[in-house]
This record gives sequence, structure tokens and C-alpha cells, in this order.
Amino acid sequence: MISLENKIILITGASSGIGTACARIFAGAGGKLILAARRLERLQQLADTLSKDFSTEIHLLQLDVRDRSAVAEAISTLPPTWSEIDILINNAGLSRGLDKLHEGSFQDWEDMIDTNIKGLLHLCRYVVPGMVNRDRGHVVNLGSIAGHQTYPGGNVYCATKAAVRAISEGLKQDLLGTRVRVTSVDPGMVETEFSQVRFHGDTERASKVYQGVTPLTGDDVADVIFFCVTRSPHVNINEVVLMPVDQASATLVNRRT
Ligand code: NDP
Ligand code: 8X3
Repeated sequence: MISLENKIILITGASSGIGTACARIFAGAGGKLILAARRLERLQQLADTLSKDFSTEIHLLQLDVRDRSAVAEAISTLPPTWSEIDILINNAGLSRGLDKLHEGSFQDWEDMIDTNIKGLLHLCRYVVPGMVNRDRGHVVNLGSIAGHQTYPGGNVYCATKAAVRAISEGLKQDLLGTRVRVTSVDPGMVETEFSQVRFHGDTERASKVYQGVTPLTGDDVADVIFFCVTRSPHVNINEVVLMPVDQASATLVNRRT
């Protein structure tokens, strides 16, 4: 197991769910955290808590990953003590709607494609060259069971996560010959703000997604990510699929009530 003490870890989508849980577990392990998301006040609250609990050094980035020039600016203007990123957690992402493809919303499609695919690519394109130059680093991409199995109404979201899977595989191939590692972490149901965002703030519909099931938590996923990034430097965990015990596939869920 390798130490994360003073390692610089950039987490996108740190203002909620899995990203917040990653920030907490990495703070506990002594990492120096760059926390990115659009909601700066959420990041500030998280930073205040983590600084108090763990004396963590934190740098905040108010960032929309869809905006390529904003990502370029954010990465190129990091202070020198923050610029050598060791671990990139490409976590920012979202689903929008569960409509049939032929009835889908163009805006929902753009939100998902621009965030889940293009946003992740922007971060890779601006952060990975530094890792290659230093011949060390680790990129963790948040995929999904949705990238392995398409479910009704999932169409475009599933396509974005299938793209994440292909991008992780491609990045691993393109980094062969370097010591930079690439991992795709692909969860099933995790109870976060994910379903509220999918249903545009309809909390009642969102809560039904997890009814009668004990879903994964953000902490469960962060724990797996922590495991992947702390293996010996010669070990690359390519892909992890995890789901609740009550889930067997994207659509097969055992509800106990
Ligand atoms: P949450 O909605 O709780 O968190 C999503 C995070 O992404 C927020 O911090 C949000 O921050 C950030 N984000 C969204 N859009 C942007 C953007 N344009 N720029 C920067 N940050 C953005 O969901 P989860 O924690 O569940 O999701 C995290 C990842 O895990 C996603 O990629 C998701 O697809 C994936 N995943 C989730 C599963 C689940 O069941 N929950 C299962 C499998 C994968 P802000 O709004 O402040 O910008
Ligand atoms: C989130 C999990 O099953 O809603 O990626 O697609 S699912």
C-alpha cells in the first residue's frame, strides 16, 4: 500500500455525493486536496469541515468542467505548490431524465454529453500531460453499471458511461510505457443527489429509486477508490464494478418492501 501523505489529489464534483466522500477519505489519509465543482459555497463548507477535522490543506476551484477554456485556465494557473497533481478523480457527472430516446430533451442530452464525456476529457487533456512528464500519477474515472448495460430510458446517460469506459481503456493504452495508472470505478445504485438531479428536483420520484433497497453510499464508493489508488505502484486496477447486495444488474433489483 502506498501513502497518500502530501499527495496532490484533484477531485471534480466534490460538492456532493461520491466526490464529497472521496474528499473526506483522502483528507483522513493526509492528501492535499484540490476540490472542484460549480457550487463554491458547498466546497467552502466542506473545506472548513475537513480543515477542522484533519488540518487538510485545500485549494478550491469553482469550475464548470463543460467549459474547456475554464478548465485550461484553472489547471494552468494553479499555484506552483499545487500544480503537480498526483491523482485525478474524474467524478463530476450527472444524469438528466429517463425519457424514451425519441421523446428525449435536447438540453438533457447536452448536459450529460458535455459533462460526462467532454468534461472528463477536458480534465484528462489538461492534467495528464504533467503526469506523463513526471512519469507518475493516477487517473480514476467514475463510470457506472450503466456503461456496461443499457436500461430502458437510460439511452444517452448509458451512452456517456459506455464512452467513459472506452476512454479509460484508451487512456490506459496510450499511457503504456509510462508509470501513470488508469482506473474506472463503475458503481450500481448509490444514494446521493444523483436521482434528484436526474428528475430535475422531483425529490419524491428520486426517493422511490431507493425504496426497499439498501443502496451503496458515497463512502462505499470512496472506499473502493481509496483501495485502487493505494496499491503498490506497479499494480493497475483497470476496472471495478460494485453494486448493492440487493442489485444484480442495471435493472434487476430486489426490493424488500
Ligand atoms: P451527485 O449529484 O451527488 O454529485 C455530482 C457532482 O458532480 C456534484 O458535486 C456536482 O457539483 C458535480 N457536477 C455536475 N456537473 C458539473 C459540472 N458541469 N462541472 C463541475 N462539476 C459538476 O451525484 P453522485 O455523487 O452520485 O455522482 C458522481 C459520479 O458518479 C457521476 O459521474 C455519476 O454519473 C457517477 N455514478 C453515480 C451513481 C449513483 O447511483 N449515484 C452510480 C454510478 C455512477 P456542482 O453541481 O456543484 O457543480
Ligand atoms: C448511475 C447508476 O443504474 O442509475 O450511474 O445508471 S444507474
